[in-house]
Amino acid sequence: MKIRAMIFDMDGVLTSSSDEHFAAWRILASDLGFDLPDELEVLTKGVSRMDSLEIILKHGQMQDEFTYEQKNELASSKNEIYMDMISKFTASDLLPGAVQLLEVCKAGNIKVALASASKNGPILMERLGITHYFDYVVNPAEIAHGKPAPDIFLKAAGELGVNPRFCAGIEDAVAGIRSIKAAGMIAVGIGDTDELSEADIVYPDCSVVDLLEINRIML
Ligand code: B16
Ligand code: MG
Repeated sequence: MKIRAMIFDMDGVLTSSSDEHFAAWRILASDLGFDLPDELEVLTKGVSRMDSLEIILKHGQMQDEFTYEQKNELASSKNEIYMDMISKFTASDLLPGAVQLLEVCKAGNIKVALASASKNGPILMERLGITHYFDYVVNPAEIAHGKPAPDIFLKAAGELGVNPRFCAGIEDAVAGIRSIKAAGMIAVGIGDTDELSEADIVYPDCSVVDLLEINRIML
């Protein structure tokens, strides 16, 4: 096997916390006096908390109405709502095939890292009972440029000590796929083939991810 590391996104790959993220943004927007259309969700997927806030405020034409401190407070309020929503998450909230794929990586001596834009990644991992599978978890607060920049995936590869050529990144968001490609890794998409057309290969969920197939496309 050429593949030596698998670098996972969290939301949309291992668990579906995107529903809760967007529901929390909807509550915040409604408090500010406007509604969020469903189409906005895809634009915030894989995007950091503060960048997502800018997208939300722009939609409500309120992006110039708050100071930096007020924006931090708005982001914190959204996070409190979100944390309350995920407080009841358990292993039953893992997406299909997530644990099996982590097990296959471990059995095949493939290193495993988490490259989630979420500062709540470690909390979610604990609740889902998957912390022990990971050799390294990137702290997104230490990353200068979020997805689609390659920084977060390159940090994971560097800490694992694996050349990016021998890493695969696995993502559900367009911004994440771009980040993986910019890092020089094989991009595995989870979700819709049309939406993730920039990925090297796309699967509907983790239960059908084929490591041998990914290995074959790794030059
Ligand atoms: P937090 P991922 C991303 O998770 C979510 O898709 C995105 O909606 C969210 O804004 C971002 O994490 C930051 O999350 O507010 O918890 O720090 O897909 O990168 O695992
Ligand atoms: Mg994601």
